[in-house]
Amino acid sequence: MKLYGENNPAPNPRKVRIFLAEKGIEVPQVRVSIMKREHKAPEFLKKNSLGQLPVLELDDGTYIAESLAICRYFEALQPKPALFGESAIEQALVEMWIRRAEFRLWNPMSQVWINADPRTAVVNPNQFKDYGEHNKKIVANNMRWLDGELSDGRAFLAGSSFSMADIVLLCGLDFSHFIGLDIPPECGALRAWHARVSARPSAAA
Ligand SMILES: N[C@@H](CCC(=O)N[C@@H](CS)C(=O)NCC(=O)O)C(=O)O
Repeated sequence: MKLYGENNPAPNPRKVRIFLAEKGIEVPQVRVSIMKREHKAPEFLKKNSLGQLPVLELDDGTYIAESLAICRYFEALQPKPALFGESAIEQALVEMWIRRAEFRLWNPMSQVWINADPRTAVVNPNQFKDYGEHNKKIVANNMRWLDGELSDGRAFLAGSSFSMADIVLLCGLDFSHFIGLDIPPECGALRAWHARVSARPSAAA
């Protein structure tokens, strides 16, 4: 088994590394340099035709792309600690918060990165700058919404247990910071949650 990924700040490979660290699972890792465009090389496109990271290679030659799919594979192999929830309601809430973190933070954040960040202009010369700028406001508003949600005093995004939803949100917020979108100062609950999950050893992955 091999995990193809990229160093931080690439947020999708990081999700898998944090997940594996929480589970205590070790997988040999291969770095694929995005800067060197190794993820678009013909050899790598045979592993993932979308040319994206992370990708998990199984010993039988199967390739699993999509960070969440890779994590679900390991969850099925090693259910404890459960990071996608245990009971029906826990599983539903983890799924709900994963989707909300993706749709409400990751999607607008990605549009800022693709359309408004000078570092991506080389690979995306047709940036829609106004759209990118507009998404900065959406990110800030949705951070405020997340702050309101976390103001009820729960320890983690989907309830009292750390879960995949926390991993998705953490990686999204840290990448947001990398592209200059910080948590608004007044968002005390979101900041406290961020400090709490960042203090876990897995966050260093
Ligand atoms: N939905 C995919 C997204 C993967 C993705 O966009 N990965 C980034 C690195 S963080 C990448 O490979 N970007 C290069 C590209 O899209 O060309 C997942 O969750 O794994």
